Amino acid sequence: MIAAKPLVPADTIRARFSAAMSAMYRAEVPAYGTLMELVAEVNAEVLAADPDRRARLAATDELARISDERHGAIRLGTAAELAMMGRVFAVMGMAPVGYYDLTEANVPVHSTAFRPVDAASLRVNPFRVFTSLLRLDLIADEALRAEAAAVLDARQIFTPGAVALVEKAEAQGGLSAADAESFVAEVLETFRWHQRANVSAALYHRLHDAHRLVADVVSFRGPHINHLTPRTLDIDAVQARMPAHGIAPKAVVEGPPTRRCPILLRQTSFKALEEPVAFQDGDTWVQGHHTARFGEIEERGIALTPKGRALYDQLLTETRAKVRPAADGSNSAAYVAALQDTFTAFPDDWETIRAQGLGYFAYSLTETARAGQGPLTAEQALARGLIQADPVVYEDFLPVSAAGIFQSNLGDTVQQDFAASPNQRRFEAELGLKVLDEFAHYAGIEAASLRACLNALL
Ligand code: OOG
Ligand code: NI
Repeated sequence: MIAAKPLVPADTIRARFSAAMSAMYRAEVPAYGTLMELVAEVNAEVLAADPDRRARLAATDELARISDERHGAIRLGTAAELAMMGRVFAVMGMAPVGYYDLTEANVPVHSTAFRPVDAASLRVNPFRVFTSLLRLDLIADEALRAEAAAVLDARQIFTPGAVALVEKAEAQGGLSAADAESFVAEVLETFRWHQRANVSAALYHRLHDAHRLVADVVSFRGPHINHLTPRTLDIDAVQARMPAHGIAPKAVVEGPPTRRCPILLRQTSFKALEEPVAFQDGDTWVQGHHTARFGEIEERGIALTPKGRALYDQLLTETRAKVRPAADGSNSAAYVAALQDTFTAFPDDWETIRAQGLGYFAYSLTETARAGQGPLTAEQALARGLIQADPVVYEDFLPVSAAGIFQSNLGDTVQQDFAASPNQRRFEAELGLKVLDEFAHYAGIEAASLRACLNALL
């Protein structure tokens, strides 16, 4: 009997895939490599200036990978593509978390984030992919909609090898080392950039006029990765230094303002590059261009409870009612000032955030904790110094911020209006899976950590 080959952990396949994707993207988009260097430089400075922070990151095994990619994004055309993509990501230990309706921001897609879910997997490699599905149903021009659908239905974005390896992984419960290596190479093909479009210049322009995003999704053979995003420890510093490195940043950082206690997620990007593309007209290729690919950075803070999130959403809405950030950056300073001012209503110390139930915390025993205390409540154990609370990092995305990232990379002048039409049920039917509820997930982390502590103190 031949012994079964050992299977490679899904987390390892994801780590290899994320490294391969990074290398490919750096080679394809040199400005992205420049951004990576800038992020590494700023992160090194922050760590040198703050030994405590360095020690905390080292203790949680985060130091070595601090500047690594945290996420990328793709835009898919059909339900079948989304369902297959879900199976591909599952092989890499990534599950769909959250539902984001972007129609509210006039972008005709709905989305989820495929990501590792448990803490151990996130530590191995945190790579995730913001994955959008085009809502062709929102395109008013029926004839154009039918043409786009026909183009999408005719393309096959996965190589036969990738499909076969997904089936094998599902049947065996994983992949051998050799298969894992082929899987990474085969799947990478789906994310590659194509200089030759799948459509004529005329169709491209009609799609583009309907919405730039429609042209981006429909016109190519595959859903090219449109950005990768390393994590920075000081997003304001990177944003400020981009121009000196020859990179043009978007007008404002999305998300909450600079704070002592970071909440949720702050993001900014450099604007997408105009790239040469060839369109097929009969037997000839005509040169044109397309703007899609960019680089982004992110800084993550504490995951908020529904109460904290409601306060965040309310303060963001108030800010944007006062100053709506213009794409050309002309009122950036006024926007930042309004944001900072409005958010003074959000407590900025961990103890108040915890006591008011605005954020999720993970509890752990302090060094002086001993068993034999009898049943205690969390507040009693905290007051006696037996347990401590650390913020749980927000691992997901924000729809208003995502819309801002989309907009700044789709051309700032276009403003099409779509009626808001969230449809999570339909998205889940298209994907063939339910998406995980992010709040329930964070609440579970907090509750499990607290339960373990209180039990240990009994
Ligand atoms: C995705 C934009 C959303 C983020 O970080 O919020 C995103 C896209 O442009 O396809 O990546
Ligand atoms: Ni992004």
